[in-house]
Amino acid sequence: SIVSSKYRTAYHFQPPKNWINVSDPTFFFLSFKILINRQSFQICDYSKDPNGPMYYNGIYHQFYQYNPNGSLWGNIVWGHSISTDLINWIRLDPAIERTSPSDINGCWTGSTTILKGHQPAIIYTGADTQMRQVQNIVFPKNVSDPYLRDWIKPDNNPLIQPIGQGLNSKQFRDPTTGWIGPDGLWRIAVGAELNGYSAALLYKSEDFVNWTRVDHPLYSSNASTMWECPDFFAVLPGKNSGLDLSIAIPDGAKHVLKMSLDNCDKYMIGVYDLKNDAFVPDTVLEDRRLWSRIDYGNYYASKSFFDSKKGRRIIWGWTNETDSSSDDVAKGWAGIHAIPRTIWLDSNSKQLLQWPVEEIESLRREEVSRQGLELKQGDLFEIKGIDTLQASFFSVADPARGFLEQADVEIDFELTSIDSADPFDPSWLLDIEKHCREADASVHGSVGPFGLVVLASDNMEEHTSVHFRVYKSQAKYMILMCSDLRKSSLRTELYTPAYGGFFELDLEKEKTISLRTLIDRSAVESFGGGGRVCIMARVYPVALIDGSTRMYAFNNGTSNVRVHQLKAWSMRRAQVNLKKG
Ligand code: DQQ
Repeated sequence: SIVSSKYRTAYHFQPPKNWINVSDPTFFFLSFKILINRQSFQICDYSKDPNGPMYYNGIYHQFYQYNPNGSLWGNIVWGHSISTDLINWIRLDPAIERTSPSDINGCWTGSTTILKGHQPAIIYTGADTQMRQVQNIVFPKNVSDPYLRDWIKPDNNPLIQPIGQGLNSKQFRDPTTGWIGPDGLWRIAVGAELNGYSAALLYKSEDFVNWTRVDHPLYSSNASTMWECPDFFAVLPGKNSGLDLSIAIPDGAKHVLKMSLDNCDKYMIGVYDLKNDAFVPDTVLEDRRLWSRIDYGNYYASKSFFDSKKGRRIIWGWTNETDSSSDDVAKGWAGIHAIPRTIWLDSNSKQLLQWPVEEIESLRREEVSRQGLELKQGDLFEIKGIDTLQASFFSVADPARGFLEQADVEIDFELTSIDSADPFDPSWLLDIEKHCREADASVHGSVGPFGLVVLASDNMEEHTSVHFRVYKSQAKYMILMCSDLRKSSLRTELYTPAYGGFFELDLEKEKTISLRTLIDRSAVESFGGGGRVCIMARVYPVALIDGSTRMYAFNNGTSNVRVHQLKAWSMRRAQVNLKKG
C-alpha cells in the first residue's frame, strides 16, 4: 500500500512524532531493532479522545488518550500539550501514567474542573487490576508551574467504584467536568450502562473527593445501551456567549447533554431541572438515528470546555484514521483532532452551531477571491492560487496549485430559484448517508447538487465532493450537505463513505447557502450553513503524494446558482514542538 508522510496533517492537532529521547534506557535496545526495521526507531504515536481540555492562567491545556509505544490502541496514558493560541502546540511529557492499581491497565478519558480557589483537578477513568472501570482524581503537583507538567495521585484513589445495583463495571467511564448542583454541592456525570440501558449517572460531593451516587441518573434512555464521553453544559445564542457551569444560569440559556455512541457524537437540547436535579430534553426521539449530531462525519469522543480568555465554549473532537492499521504502523502515527470549534446555540434554540476558532485564520497566507460567478448546470470552475512561495518549496508542476493541499475555503451560493426545489422525504433522515450515496454529485436535482470538489487529481479520477441539495418540505426548506469520499482515492483498503447531514433554512428570507471547508492533506473538514452541519472527513488520495491536486466550484443542478463570494487561502503549517524536561 502507498504510505506517505504527505498524509500527515499540517494544522490539525496531533502529537509530534515521538522520537525516543537519548536518556531513555530502552534507547539502546531499540537501536538494535533499528538495524532490522527502521520503523522501530520512530516510535509510533496513537492519539485518541481529547481529554480534560482547559484554559488556565494564560495557557490552553490539551490532554489526550495516547499510546506512546505504538500506533494502535493500548497502554493508554494522558498525553499533554500546551498552547497560547490553540493552533501552535508544545508537547510535554504525559500528565497521567499507569502507575497505580486503579489505573494500571489504562488512564482513560476524563475531564478537568477548576475548583474553588482556582485549583484545577482532573477526574479520569482508570482500568484497574481487575479491568474494572473506576474513577480517579489527580491534582497538579505545583499550580505555579505554568505548564502544569506534573500531576499527583492521592492515595485514596479510586474515588468512585462501579458498585451499585444495575451497574456494569466494564461500562462505567468518562466523567464530565463538574458543576454546582441546586444544593450547592459539586456534581459530575459518568457514562454508564444501567440495567442494560444507557445513562449519564449522577454523583455529588462537597469536597470533589468524597462522592456519593445520586438516586437517579442525570438522564438515561432505553434507546441505546451505553454512552461514552458524556458532556453536559449550558449554552446561549451568540458566538461569544460561552457559559461556565459554576455560575447561575441566565435566562434564555438551554442545557446540552452530549454523548458518544454508534461511532457518532450526538446531543440533546433541554433544561437542567434544578428542582429534580435532572436533565429534561425539549424533545424525546425514540429512534436514536434521529438524534442531532455534533458532526456528521468522522468525529468522536468530543469534549467541550469554557474558555475564560475569550468567553466562549470550545469543543474538541477526535478523528481517527480510515486507512488500514498496517498503514498506521507504516505511517508511524494515527489519530488527529478536528479543529477546535466555538460552539453555541442557534437563535431558534433548536440546534447548536459550530465554527473553527478564529485563531486558525492566523495560518492563512495567499488569498484568492472571486465574486459573482454564475454556475449553470454542468459548470466546473477551477479555483487556482498564485502561490509562488509554496511552489518553490514543493516545486509542484503548476505553481497555481501548490497551495491546495492546505487550504481554507469560504464560498457562498446564491440560489436563483427555489420554487422548483424537489420535495423532501422525511424517511431520508433515518439514513442520510444512504441518500448521499444515491443522490451523489452526478445526479441532477432541481436545486443542487452544487458545492466544492477538492483534492482532485488532474483527470478527476480522485476527488472529494462537498455539496448541497435543496429540498422543499411544506413551509420550510431542508438543505442536505454531503461529503462524498467514495472517489477520494485510487487506493483500496480505505473506508470511503458518503457522509451527510440535513439542516433547515428559511430560504424565503435568505437565499444564500454558505460553505467553509478546511483542507489539510488527509483531512477535509466542512461547515455548512454557517455551522449548522459540520462534517469532518479523512482522505488519502494518491495525487496528494505528487502534489498535483485541483479544486473546483461546481453546479450540477437544473437551476443556476451564483457564487456571491469565493475566498480561498493557503494555510501554513502549525508549530508542534517537543519540550524537553
Ligand atoms: N476511549 C477511552 C474511553 C472512552 C473511549 C479509552 C472513547 O474512556 O470511552 O481509550 O473513544
